[in-house]
Amino acid sequence: MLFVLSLVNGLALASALPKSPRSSHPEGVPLIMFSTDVANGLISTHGAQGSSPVSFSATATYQRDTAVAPQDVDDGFTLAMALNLDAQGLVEVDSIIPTYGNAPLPEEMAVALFLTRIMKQRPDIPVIPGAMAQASQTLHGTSQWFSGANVQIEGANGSFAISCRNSGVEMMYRRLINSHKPITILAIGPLTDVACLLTTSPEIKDKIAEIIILASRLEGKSVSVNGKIVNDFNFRMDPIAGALLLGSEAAREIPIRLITFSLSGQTSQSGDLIEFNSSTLKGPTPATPESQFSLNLLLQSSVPRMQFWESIFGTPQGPFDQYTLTAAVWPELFNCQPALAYIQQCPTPAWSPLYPTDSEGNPTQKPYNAPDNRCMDHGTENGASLSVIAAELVVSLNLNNPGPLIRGITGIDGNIPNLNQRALPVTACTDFASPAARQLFQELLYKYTW
Ligand SMILES: [Ca+2]
Repeated sequence: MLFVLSLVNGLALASALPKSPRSSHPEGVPLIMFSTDVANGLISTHGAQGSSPVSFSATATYQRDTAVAPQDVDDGFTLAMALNLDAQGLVEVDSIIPTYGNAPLPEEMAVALFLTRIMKQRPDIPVIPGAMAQASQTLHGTSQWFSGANVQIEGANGSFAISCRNSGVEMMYRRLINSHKPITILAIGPLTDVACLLTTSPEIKDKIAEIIILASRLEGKSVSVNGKIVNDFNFRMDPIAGALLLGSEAAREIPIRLITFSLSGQTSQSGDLIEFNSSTLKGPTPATPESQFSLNLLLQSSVPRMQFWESIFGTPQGPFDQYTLTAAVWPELFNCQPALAYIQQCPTPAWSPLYPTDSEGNPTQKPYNAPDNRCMDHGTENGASLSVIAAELVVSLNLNNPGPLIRGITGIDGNIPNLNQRALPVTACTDFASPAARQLFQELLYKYTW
């Protein structure tokens, strides 16, 4: 409600504000394209889970998606910061491609357009919708033909490549191919659209400066906030697209930087929290009507999310997606190194012949949550919610033993195509470069988030 009222006020204010001209940017400033599940101010289900109005159980019982919550605000913080940096000539925002994720895509489009065109007065920046849903079914077995054969997902004629091109991906392609210089892609939502771009237009690789992805975990490391296990949302939402992205030919030739949770999780922990509220975010000095409008709206619309997060973790939510933007502009703040990325499928889904049952045929475990399975944090002791996480994106700092890209038993553990690739060489950011860099990161976020 708050957001709706503010939106109406914003429309009135917007008509009175002068249009900002596009600033000129020095050479060498990163040119940035966002693939984002921006959802600030939305109270909704996670995208592509709540898009369908109903589902039916085997007994045709009506089931509604009850996972309605104030959705994540870090994409909007990142976009606002990027547009503020753009106005300062420190980055150049090329385009914004919303994708399902934190919320359904249609509502996210409303947020993205409002943020870009009304809050930040940038009608010149294209905002075009990307994916409505995942690459393929993740929590169900691969679709089959009447003959019993699987419908192939991967490859040039696979179901993903022949269906994934949407308006957003088309624009990504056009903006890249026509760009005067290579563009850095910040992937801060599910990986579906970036995977589509790389798999369907591999020739685009020369026009991509780098892909920086907010996802992944270090091998053997638990991922938690204040001691509570969390999931790697951007990867978990579409592990099949993640696999197709990492397994693409183009990915072997494009620099890919992963912001691991070992880095991005630090500033959401009690004792090391970067907190966004009206005492930490002040906006620019001197304030203008535009800056006050933008700051107040970002703060007000984030309150339900912060309260929601605090009710679960005991502290408000720190920054996540903003790490990618900061890494693009100030890479020296972070400790990043060569690494190998791979995908660990979690055993065992309910459709697997290996899914354990008792003598009566009743399941003896939750899907993907088998005891002693190879996914970090999984297992019955860590709660049933992990039963909707089919695979994990893992980073190994040991370069000596590459191993396969897709691990686990293809077709039994998860629904991810084998792809027959080795683990992908990437750059993995795992920590701040120093305590001073940690401090500067915080100062930059506080200065430019409004
Ligand atoms: Ca995001």
